[in-house]
Amino acid sequence: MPDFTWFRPAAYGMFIHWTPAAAIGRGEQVLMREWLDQREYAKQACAWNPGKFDAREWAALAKASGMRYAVMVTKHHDGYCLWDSKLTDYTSVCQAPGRDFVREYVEAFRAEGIHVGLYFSLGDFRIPAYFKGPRHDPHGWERFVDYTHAQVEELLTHYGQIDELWFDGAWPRSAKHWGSVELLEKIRALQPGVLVNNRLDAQDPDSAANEQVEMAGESKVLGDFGTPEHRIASDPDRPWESCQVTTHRLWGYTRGEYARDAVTCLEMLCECAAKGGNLLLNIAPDAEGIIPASVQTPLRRIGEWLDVHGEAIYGTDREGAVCDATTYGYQTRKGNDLYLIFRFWPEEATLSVFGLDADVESATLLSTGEELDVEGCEYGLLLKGLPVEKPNDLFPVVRIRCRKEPKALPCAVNGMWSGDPLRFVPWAAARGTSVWVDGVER
Ligand code: FHN
Repeated sequence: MPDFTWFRPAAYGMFIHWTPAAAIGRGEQVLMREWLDQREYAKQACAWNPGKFDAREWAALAKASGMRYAVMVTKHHDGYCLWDSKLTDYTSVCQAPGRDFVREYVEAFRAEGIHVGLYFSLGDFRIPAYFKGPRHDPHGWERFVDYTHAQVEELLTHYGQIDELWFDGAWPRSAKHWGSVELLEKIRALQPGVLVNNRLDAQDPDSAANEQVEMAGESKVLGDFGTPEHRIASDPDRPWESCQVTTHRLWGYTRGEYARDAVTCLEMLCECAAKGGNLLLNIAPDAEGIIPASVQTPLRRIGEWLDVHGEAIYGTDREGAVCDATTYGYQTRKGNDLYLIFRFWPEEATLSVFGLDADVESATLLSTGEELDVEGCEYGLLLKGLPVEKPNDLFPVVRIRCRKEPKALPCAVNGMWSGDPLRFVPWAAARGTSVWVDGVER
């Protein structure tokens, strides 16, 4: 059975896109994106020899950043293998590095207690049969699929327990073409606990023709977890992880690109947790194997925040928002605990939490441990004793510990612009009914 016990408690993972394309510095897809000469690219890839790569440094950064799992590219669409595959010589062992980067990665990250995942591209830009497909090159396609399945088997056989298997690049072929059901059976037999994502199929199961579809699809039926990309979207049918970049759009090293700041990355993490999902945040080491300082700095800053506020993120268990209150940020939930995550600080000693119906045991400002006074009020709760000055770097968090599950008052069950408008009448009528300031009819 797929082992989800670690998944939500981990909440936050490091996605690592590192391929020979880093030496070109225009992203991981440059071979196809610019139709580079395949022979020239292969020559450059075979010569790529990252002298400063140390997986232990990457693992230490992940640890310091509060990332509790990681997924590293083993083979991207360019076909270059970062492990000791016996099925091709286009590998980091056979070529210039003479190293098994996947082995160094899994060993270093496990040593830090971090769960390890592997990214594997089904598609291979070098192979004409991949583009011809089964209709135009049945024999070539069959050989290519056999090669692909056998490589997955290598990765699940020689590198110990793998916690997550991240397929990509199914486009333009369907699960039928890839033999995805058979592949999944092999995977389950080799590593029953591994979590497999939903990208073994570029086929929209709802489409009539079992033919290629426009986009590299996210299968609605295959895989253990959803993978919304560059977006955050709950998946009602299964666990999910949003994959996002720390730059702008490309996943591999892009020379001169800007890095997103800590607030932007933390907002993504909080939104995922508020919606009950994970964030897989990508880093792109350069050609030498160094993670740019511009990316490390915000990640470490978030790691320091998680050291104090992680309970509001790790293991949150559902859609967090109890009520459509202006909480200045995000609401996350864990059992009967409600966390109010403040994106910006109101600089008030008293704060109304509108619409909350909660039997409160305690309210605590996590960054200081200070207990706050809590009073009921007509339309929710009042939190008193807040520091006027913002108490900590990034987002302050208040934990409201309740004796039973917090709910929304009837007036707040619906958001502002929905539900029965009559529910607003008592509140509006308190001023009166006329257009004059005193509310008295003339
Ligand atoms: O084409 C790839 C891309 O390079 C990157 O690996 C992302 C990561 O989710 N997946 C594909 C685009 O959806």
